[in-house]
Amino acid sequence: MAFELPALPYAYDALGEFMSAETLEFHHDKHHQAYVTNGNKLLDGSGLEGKSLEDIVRESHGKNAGLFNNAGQHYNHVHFWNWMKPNGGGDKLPGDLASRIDSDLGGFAKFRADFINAGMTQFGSGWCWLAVKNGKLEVMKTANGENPLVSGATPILGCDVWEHSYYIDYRNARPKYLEAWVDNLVNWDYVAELLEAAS
Ligand code: MN3
Repeated sequence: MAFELPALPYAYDALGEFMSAETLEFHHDKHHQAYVTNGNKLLDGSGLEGKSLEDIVRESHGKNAGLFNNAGQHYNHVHFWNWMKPNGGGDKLPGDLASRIDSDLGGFAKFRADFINAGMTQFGSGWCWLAVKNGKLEVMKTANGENPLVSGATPILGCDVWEHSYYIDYRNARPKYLEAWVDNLVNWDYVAELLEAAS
């Protein structure tokens, strides 16, 4: 199926000081649109045209770098917009998600620190993740357009640490961006929904 740019699920200025309208306009309208446009050009004739987005990501990995980079980033950003919401973040998590973070990751405070650390220590462009692998939650990080799908895991939360995601609002302060993101933006209901689907 051809890739399509989804509309943002909130207004451009809905995330306030934590992610500005200017960042969202560039990030969604220019960067994500470019992954869609270039991905569609590379999908055409690849032999993967009829596949789901997830399968295109998995099956192009290691075989068709151009398609993989754009399809991976399309998948990552489709979810990224939904991983945020106005007045999100914090430590009030839906019940099952909270108990799984307690049992698999040593509690919310440890998860928060490990997730932020994964984003801070991703050298260069990439993502930090909360994913389900073999039935257990794991914190991961990946470079560029990669995501946990390529290591047999299902991502349920991911933060974009490419500079285009934070440089307008936070300049070079990636740790401040990650802290603000977890504490004020995460849509935990969407994370819980993906956890349930992955279980
Ligand atoms: Mn991005």
